[in-house]
Amino acid sequence: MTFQEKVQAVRSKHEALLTRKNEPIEGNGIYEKYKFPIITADHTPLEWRYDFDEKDNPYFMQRIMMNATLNSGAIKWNGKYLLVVRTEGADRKSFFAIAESPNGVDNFRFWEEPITMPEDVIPATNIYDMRLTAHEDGWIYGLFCAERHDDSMPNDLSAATATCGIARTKDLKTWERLPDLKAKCQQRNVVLHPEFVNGKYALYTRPQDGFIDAGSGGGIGWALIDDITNAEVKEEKIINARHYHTIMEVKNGEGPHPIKTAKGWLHLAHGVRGCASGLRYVLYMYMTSLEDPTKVIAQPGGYFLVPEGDEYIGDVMNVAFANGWIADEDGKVFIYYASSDTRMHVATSTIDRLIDYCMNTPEDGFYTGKSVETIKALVAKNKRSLP
Ligand code: M1P
Repeated sequence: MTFQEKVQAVRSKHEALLTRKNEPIEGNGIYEKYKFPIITADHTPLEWRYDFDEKDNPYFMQRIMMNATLNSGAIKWNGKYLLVVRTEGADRKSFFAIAESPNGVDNFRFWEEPITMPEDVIPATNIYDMRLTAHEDGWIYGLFCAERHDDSMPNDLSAATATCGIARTKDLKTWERLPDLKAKCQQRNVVLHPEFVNGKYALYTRPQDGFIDAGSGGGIGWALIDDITNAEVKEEKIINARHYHTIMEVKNGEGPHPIKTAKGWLHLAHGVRGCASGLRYVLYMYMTSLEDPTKVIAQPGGYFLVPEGDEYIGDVMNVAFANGWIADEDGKVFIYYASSDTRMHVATSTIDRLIDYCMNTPEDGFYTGKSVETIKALVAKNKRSLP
C-alpha cells in the first residue's frame, strides 16, 4: 500500500465508526442500553494521533496513541449533546476533550482540539472526571479531580492526593481556572448543585482518608460555600451514607449534578464494594427533597446499572461509572456511563420512569430476612391482583 492508500484506509474506517448508527437493546423497563459504545479511543481525531507528513512518518504509524475515553461530563448546548470526555493517552495522562452528537446516542465527533485547562498554583499531574453544572449564576462550572504526587511520601511513587479542581466557562472553549477547593481531607467526586441554597453555592462532596481509601469518609457529603472563587469546605455533613453489606459498602460518590423534578431531586451515584476479584463499581439512584436538598426521600435498594457482557472488560475491570446525564425538555433522559474505565456508553430513560423506579423500588432492608419478606409481599400482591 502506498502512503496515500494507507491514509485513505484509516480515514474511511474512522469515518465509518463515527457515523455508525446506534440502536437500543431490550431494556429492563427502567432504561434501555444501546448496542454500541458511543465513544471509544478509536473515535479520537486522527490528527491527534498520526503525523500525515509522509517525509516525517514514512511508515504512517501512530505517533500519539490513545488509551481510553471514559468518565464524561454532559450538557445540552445549542441543541447538541456534548460530552466533556476524560480522554486518556497511552502515557496515562487524562485530559478533557469535547465530543458532540446531534441526537445523544450516536455520531459523536470530537471538537478539533482538546481543552487547555489552566493550572492552579501547583500544576496537576492528572485531571479527570469533570462534572458540568450550568449554575443559576450564569456560568458553566466544571469540577474535576486534580491529582498530584503526595510529596509527604517521597519514596512512594504511587502516593497521590486528590483535590477538587474548579473551572468555569461561558462557551466551553475558554476556561477560567479558580483556586482548587480547600478542605480538611482529600476530595474526589465533588459536584456543584445547580441552584443557590440559602444564598450560597452548594457542593456534593466525597471526603476520603487517602487517595483510594474513603475510610472514615462516610459517604456523599454536602457543604455550603461562601465564595466559589475561593471555595472552602468549612462544614460538611453526610447526606447519603455507606452501609455494611450493600453495593456501597467500601465507598460511594455523586455522579452528575441531580436533576430537578416536580417530585424531588433525582440523583445518580456510584457505589463500590470489595470482592475476590477486586473492587466492583455499580451505579445507584436516590432522591432528595426540593425543600431540603440534604434530605433523602427515596433510596431504592441495590444497584441501578452494572457492567454487563463486554462492559466488564477493560483497563479497570468490573466498573460502571457515570458523571454525566442530560434531561431533555420532553422528559427523555440520556445517562452517560463508562465501562471498566475504557469506553463511553449511553442508556436512555425518562424522568417519569426514573421517579417511579426511585419511589417504588423496595429499599435495602439490610438483612437477608427482610429481602425475603419483600419478595413474598410482592408474590402475595400478585396473587391478589392476578385473575
Ligand atoms: O477505577 C474506577 C474509578 O475509581 C475512582 O473512583 P472513586 O473516586 O469513587 O474511587 C476514580 O478514579 C474514577 O475515575 C474511576 O473510574
